[in-house]
Order: sequence, then structure tokens, then C-alpha cells
Amino acid sequence: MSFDLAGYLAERKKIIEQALDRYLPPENTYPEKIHQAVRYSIFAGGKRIRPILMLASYEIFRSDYERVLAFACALEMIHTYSLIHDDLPAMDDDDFRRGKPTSHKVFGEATAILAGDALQAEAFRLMAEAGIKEGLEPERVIWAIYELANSAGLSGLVSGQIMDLEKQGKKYTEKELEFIHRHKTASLIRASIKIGAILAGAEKKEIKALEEFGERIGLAFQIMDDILDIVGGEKLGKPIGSDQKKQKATYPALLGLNKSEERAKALVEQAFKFLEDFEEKAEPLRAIARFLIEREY
Ligand code: GRG
Repeated sequence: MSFDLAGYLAERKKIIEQALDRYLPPENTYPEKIHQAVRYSIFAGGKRIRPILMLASYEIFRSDYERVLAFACALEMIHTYSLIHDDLPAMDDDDFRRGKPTSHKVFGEATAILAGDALQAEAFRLMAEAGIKEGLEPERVIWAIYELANSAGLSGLVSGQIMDLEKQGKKYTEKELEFIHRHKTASLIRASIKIGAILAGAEKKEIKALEEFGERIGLAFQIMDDILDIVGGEKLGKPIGSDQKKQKATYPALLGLNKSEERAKALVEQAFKFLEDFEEKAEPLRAIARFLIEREY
């Protein structure tokens, strides 16, 4: 029987959203404005791919995923913070995200900055708290926290983002483009998969294989994101053509649409090789990887 990805993604999304709702203070908590802004962006309707990948990786080794839901939520918080800040006028200056007006359009710039800051700090608070409450192995918790910090900071998102901004409207090489995509996008996706394996107590060799898988699908994911900015439809939730308008460094701009698509597919094929030892336990990860390059949103 083939794997029911749509059902799996819908069920996982619900579990993650219910957990996010539990972990975040209610909207009427004082001072209401910041809680409203945080919840507005968190519940604006993302795919929840990073937490879903983390849980799928954890479940290769263990079934009690409830113990690590806080870590899955922390990944979504870091991701959402990065989107809020990326949309700010000082960065990409975007009006729509996830089909809704961006945070600064609704709450103003200062509140949007603070909502991003809050989500970033809350992510780390939540992981540390869960480590204590769930009785997880302290060394594994510290390792997982380290991996998330590493993927969000100077070795990850932030360095990808600064180069993305620097190269706007300028010449760039394929090496520079790959640096941007590896840091801006692949680093958090790779970390999501790695953290799942770390928390599940996987062996170093297994963690490494999953990390290699994550790096490749992360890069493929961003190439698809570049492609969708050109050919995407209504489901995308944001206007198409914005990369071209801003003269962003993208794969289609450098290689053309066909070659970009081939590159994304080849990366996913390479990624699959790293899952061979996990046999059918890695079927959800394979199905998600296929979805990432076939998606319309
Ligand atoms: C501000 C430090 C900082 C970093 C920003 C995330 C980011 C880096 C920029 C956003 C723009 C962009 C194209 C980022 C690449 C990552 C990406 C493809 C984000 C969209 O992720 P999805 O498709 O979004 O998972 P949803 O809405 O489904 O969660």
C-alpha cells in the first residue's frame, strides 16, 4: 500500500498546531498586543514542514513523539520569527505572507520586530523547559539546542539572509548562490531532521546520514521555492514574480527553469541514498521529500 502523505501531513499539522496553542500564552495575556502579534503569525497557516520533518526523523527510532513536541514547536517558532523579520521594510519589504497581510502591515514595524524577537527567545526557553519536564537525556537536549542555535545564527539563517540582501541586483556566482540557499533555507531544514534523530538517541552514523539527507532536500526545497516564485499559483499565498522584481539571486535566474528543476530532482535522488539503511521506517521522510519538489505552495 502506498503511503498516504496528504493524510499524514494533515494529521501532523494538527498535532503541531495544537501543541503551539498550548505552549503559547493566550491572546488576552497582558500586554495583549505582543501576544496577538505572535499568535497572528504563528497561526497564519504555514505548512509546518520543519516540525513535521523533525518528528518523522524521531519516529525512525522511537514512537513516543509527544515527549519532543516542544522541540518541534521551537523549530516552527524560529522559522516564523525569520519570516516576520524577512518581510520587514528594512529587509524584503513584503506585504503578504501565508496568504495574509504581513505582521508589520497589521501591527506596525516595532511590534513585528518584537514578535520575531519574542519567538526566537521563546523557542530556546521551550526546549530547555521540555528537557527538564520530559526527563530527556541532558546531553541530547544540549546537543539539540546547540544545533538549532547553530542553524539560526552566524552559521545559518543570518549569514544566508545577509548574503541574500547583499547580492540583490548584483552579479553573483553559482558558489555564492549555493551559499545563500544552504544557509538561508537548508540549514534549518537540516537541523530539523538532525534534532529529531539526536533526541531519539540515534547513533552518530545514523545522525550523519540523516543530516546529509536534510542538507540535500533543504537545498532542493529552496530551488523549488525559487521556481514557484515564477510559476506558482494562488495556493502560494504571496504574489509571484517578487524575486525577479527585486533581482534576487535565484537558481532560475542563473540556470533557467528547466535546469533548476532538474537540479532539485537530482538533489532529492541523491538524498534518498542516505535513507537506505532505515528501510521502510524512513518512508514518511521519502514521501515528504518527494512532496517538496512536487508542491504547488
Ligand atoms: C531574518 C534572520 C532572518 C532570516 C530570514 C526565512 C528567511 C531568512 C527568509 C524568508 C524568505 C525565504 C524565501 C526564505 C527561505 C526559506 C523559505 C523557503 C521559507 C518559506 O518556508 P515555507 O515554504 O513557509 O516552509 P510556510 O509558510 O509554509 O511555513
